[in-house]
Amino acid sequence: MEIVFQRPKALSDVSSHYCPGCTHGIIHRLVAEVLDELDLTGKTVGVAPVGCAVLAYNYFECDMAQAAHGRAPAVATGLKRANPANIVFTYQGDGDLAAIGTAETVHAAARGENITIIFVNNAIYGMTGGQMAPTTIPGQITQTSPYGRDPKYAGFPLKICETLSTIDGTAYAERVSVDSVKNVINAKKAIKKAFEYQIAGKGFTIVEVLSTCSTNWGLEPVEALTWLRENLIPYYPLGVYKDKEVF
Ligand SMILES: Cc1ncc(C[n+]2csc(CCOP(=O)(O)OP(=O)(O)O)c2C)c(N)n1
Ligand code: SF4
Repeated sequence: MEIVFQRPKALSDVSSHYCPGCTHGIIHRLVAEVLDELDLTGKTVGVAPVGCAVLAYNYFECDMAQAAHGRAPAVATGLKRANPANIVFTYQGDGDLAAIGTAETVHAAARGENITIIFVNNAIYGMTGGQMAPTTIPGQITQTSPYGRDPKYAGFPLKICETLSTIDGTAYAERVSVDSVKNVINAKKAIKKAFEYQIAGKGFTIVEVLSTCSTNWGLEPVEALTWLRENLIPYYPLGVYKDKEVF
């Protein structure tokens, strides 16, 4: 019988700890499919963040390290420079990458480190109970913005792809989403391209993936996908923000 669907070899055969409906699982699968398709597993080192993805080292069948809060790009820099033949990626949430890790991220891009960042933007701190993140959109209710984020007091959200695309060392920056089949397919293409750019030594690559946190958004999984589509995508438009090969 023809096999039409199976677990990617780069994804461990274990149950994950993610909440039902959380799109972290989809994004893990896309990364694993790309590692399989590019035959990278044996030479890849992933860096897990703090946040819900802290246990990512249990889920990928490649070497993994785990970095302190926000420090994944620095750890990835070391792993890549120690052995440039390594294919190195970080997998980071928005609290990890865009709050305490802002400087790490910006300077890894500025140095043009030849690494790939998978940036999961769910507009909230998931693991610690749903506090406001730098990516929480205006009006969004969180544990620490119960009346909705007010930019007058809390400032404006950080737009990471837009920001990093202004940095010369960034080779590729694209924002994608996993709210629909079409967008999942596009997300995989972007992740694959980022790894291909790293293989070609083109420099710093980042794929920002708009993701759900149904638990802390207080929505059923399907409602969370709709909320993402109707609220996050308008604020964080999808698309390629930097591609050194094109513009
Ligand atoms: C220095 C430091 N400050 C705060 C924390 C607590 N902390 C752990 S995970 C986390 C939030 C992570 O959220 P995010 O990166 O958005 O990932 P998610 O859980 O949403 O996937 C925080 C604040 C920590 N571990 N270390
Ligand atoms: S808390 Fe949110 S981000 Fe974390 S696993 Fe649950 S749904 Fe996903």
